[in-house]
Amino acid sequence: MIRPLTLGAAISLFLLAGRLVSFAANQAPELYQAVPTLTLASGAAAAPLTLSNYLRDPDVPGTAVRVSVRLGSQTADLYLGLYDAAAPLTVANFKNYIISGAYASNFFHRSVPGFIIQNGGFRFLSDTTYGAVPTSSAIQNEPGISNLRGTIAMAKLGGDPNSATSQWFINLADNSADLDAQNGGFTVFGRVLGDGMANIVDVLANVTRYDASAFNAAWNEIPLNAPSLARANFIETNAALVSPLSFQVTVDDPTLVTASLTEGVLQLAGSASLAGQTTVRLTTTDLEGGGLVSSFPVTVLSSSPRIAWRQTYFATTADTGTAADPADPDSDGVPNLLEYALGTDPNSAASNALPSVSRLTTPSALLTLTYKRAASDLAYVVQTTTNLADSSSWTAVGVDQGIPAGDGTTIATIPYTTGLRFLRLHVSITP
Ligand SMILES: [Ca+2]
Ligand SMILES: [Ca+2]
Repeated sequence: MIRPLTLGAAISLFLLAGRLVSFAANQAPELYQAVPTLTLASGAAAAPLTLSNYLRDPDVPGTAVRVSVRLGSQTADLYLGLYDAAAPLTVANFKNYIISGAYASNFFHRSVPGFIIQNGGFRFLSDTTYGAVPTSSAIQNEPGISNLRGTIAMAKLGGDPNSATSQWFINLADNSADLDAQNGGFTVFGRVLGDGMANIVDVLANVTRYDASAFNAAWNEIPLNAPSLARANFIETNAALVSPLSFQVTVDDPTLVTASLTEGVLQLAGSASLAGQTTVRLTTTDLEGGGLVSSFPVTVLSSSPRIAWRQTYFATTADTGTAADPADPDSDGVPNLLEYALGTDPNSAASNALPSVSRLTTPSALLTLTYKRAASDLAYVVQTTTNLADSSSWTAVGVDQGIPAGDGTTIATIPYTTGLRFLRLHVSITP
């Protein structure tokens, strides 16, 4: 089906006088919002972090596209940043052609040096057959951004502003005077990123053009690497949606925190047996090799039984609100720390088993305080005083603290004499 092109001479090149407008050189990725301070329970995973919520490429506020270009045996990746906010319908339309596969094995079929180079109209179906890119409905025109050098815009039918379908072009020069108003204005919906114009597009625009209109009416200015319509001679392209940023992660202490990355989502998990703080380091790279290294601390909490208890009853490891040690969510007068010490349910007053006092008949000079040592990481001391008004008068002098039974039940014995005497069980957090 493909025939050699028999026309002898290439069309002579003509350059439009045009002011060259270049965009700023590549800008490196930036951290635009601080990563939250992360505190992990021992053995627990942090909520996944979507890194695009914190890092961005200032050059690519919207969708990023990679156009892989083949010219002869050379290949190169051209990157485009789309203007999703300014031209939403056009960007959605362009993305749909990529997602459907319609922009696979396309080629530049029209080249006008100093003006534009055009694509999106035709594709190879095999090495020897080609066809028109299957088009969806024409889209509403969205003009507004100027057709400057390096921008990309949609091609249209003459005299119909709302006729763009699949064909798009790259502005090789400042075409604003010609294209911003003509036919309702040509919709700019993105631009070539970084050095792509100088390094790739300008090279393509210098490829010799031929008049192959005898073969296809639209190919009267087609750039070919050699004067024959063999597939190898076309400037072939494949477009794909890409993430504007890629990431790598390392952790200073990987025994404390493990990190994994899946499509821009960072997952961190704390060690089940260690506690402490370490630093997570992220290397962010943009499409053109610009990089940023950022770091943030991650704390892994102790795996103490008390913290595990708090997690069990309150689904948090934080010592705040109803989970705080002094809090009393079941309003039974027993604060959480003592509930933990006694092995009772802090959310249910009915289950509490408070210490009990009795006076021994033999020997009659002793009281007992019976309670349960339910926690292995608390210190328990039974104390007495005869003067409740003096908080410094509590003492354990003379008290036999007792030995816990297998279930933690403990009987302390306290000397008893006539007169008032107060008892208390004092529990404290051991270091
Ligand atoms: Ca960049
Ligand atoms: Ca309570």
